[in-house]
Formats: sequence, structure tokens, C-alpha cells
Amino acid sequence: MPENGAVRATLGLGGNLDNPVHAMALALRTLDGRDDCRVVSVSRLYRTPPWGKTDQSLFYNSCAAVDTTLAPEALLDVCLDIERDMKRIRLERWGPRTIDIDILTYGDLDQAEPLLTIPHPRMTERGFVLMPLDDFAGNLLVKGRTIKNWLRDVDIEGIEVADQSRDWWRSA
Ligand code: A4P
Ligand code: MG
Repeated sequence: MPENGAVRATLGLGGNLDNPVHAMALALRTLDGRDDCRVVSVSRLYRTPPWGKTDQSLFYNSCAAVDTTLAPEALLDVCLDIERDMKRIRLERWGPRTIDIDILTYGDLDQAEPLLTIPHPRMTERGFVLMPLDDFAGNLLVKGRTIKNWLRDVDIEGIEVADQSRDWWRSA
């Protein structure tokens, strides 16, 4: 249970350009370093076939749980700022890199706003979200079913564990 007024949110992270593992690790360390966010669980690291637009390179994906005192919109702004910072660093220094951070759940909030829909509308269809999320939140209820239960219905072919350690983000 989150402490004193904080809410537990779950995040999905992914990327497929240049060094997405480093980008995800840096994003999680940046969040954890804030006074208003604490990273409480991180999944193993996964290598996943591209979903949707399939003619692109493999993705790396992970999920994390964060205890936060930020309101949902403020948490989204923080995540978007981190994404923008990565892109800025990318342009200035090490060539292409990208990262996507989605808010999957925020406590038991259910809201469908264009700027922020929670639970994330496509999370229950995606193996690359459900598999990492199941590492630490298999019993989390989303739209009336547990993560473990949703996971039974999705395609997970080709998804591999790239790093078994749950601490990969502390040093990558
Ligand atoms: N937004 C609304 N709700 C949310 C939420 N819950 N979390 C708004 C985050 N953002 C939310 O985000 C665009 C806008 O959506 C945000 O500015 C925010 O105001 P986005 O990430 O550019 O796009 P999206 O609509 O969130 O799309 P989504 O579902 O993230 O899909 P993408 O980004 O098109 O998909 N295959 C594999 N294997 N692994 C991947 O990680 N990722 C993509 C990218 C495609 N295929 C993939 C993967
Ligand atoms: Mg997104």
C-alpha cells in the first residue's frame, strides 16, 4: 500500500531506437529521484516484436509501479517532459533515440479524457504491456479482470526476457 496520501500508478515504457534500455532506465531513475514519485516495482526487461506497424525494429519494453502524490495530469506532464528531454538529448548528442511512457493505471481511477485516458485504452490488448506488468501486478484489476487473466487472451509470440534482473534500471 502506498504511504501517506500517495497513489500507486503503473507505467508502461518502450522504445526501439538507438538505446531504449538506457532511455527507460534513465526515465525510471529520474522519476525515482523526484520528491513526489517513488519507483516501488520494476518488471524484468523484455525484447518484443513490433506491434501495430510491424516493419520496424524490435522494441524493448518494461513496466513499473510508482507511488506518487502527483495528480494524474501532473504525472502525465512529468512523463511527457522526460520523453521530451530524451529526445532533446538524442538530437544533440547520440543520434536517434526514442522512448514512450504510458500511464497504464492510476489507483482505481477510470476516466476517458482525450488528453488522459485511464486505464490506458489499449493496454489489455498488448502482450508487450501485460507480460511485464504481470511480473509485479498479476492480481491488479483492470476493467473487471486481473492482469494475469487478460494475459491469457493476448498474443505473446516472440516476446523474450532480455534481462531477468528486476534491478536492470539502476545501472543501464
Ligand atoms: N494520452 C491519453 N491517455 C494516455 C495515457 N494513459 N498515457 C495522450 C499516456 N498518454 C496518454 O501519446 C499521445 C498522447 O496520448 C499523449 O500526449 C497524451 O496526452 P503517444 O504515446 O504518442 O500515443 P498514444 O496515443 O498513447 O499511443 P500508444 O497506445 O502509446 O501507442 P503508440 O505510441 O502509437 O505505440 N510494439 C512493441 N512491441 N512495443 C511498443 O512499445 N509501441 C508502439 C507505439 C507501437 N508498437 C509497439 C510499441
Ligand atoms: Mg503512448
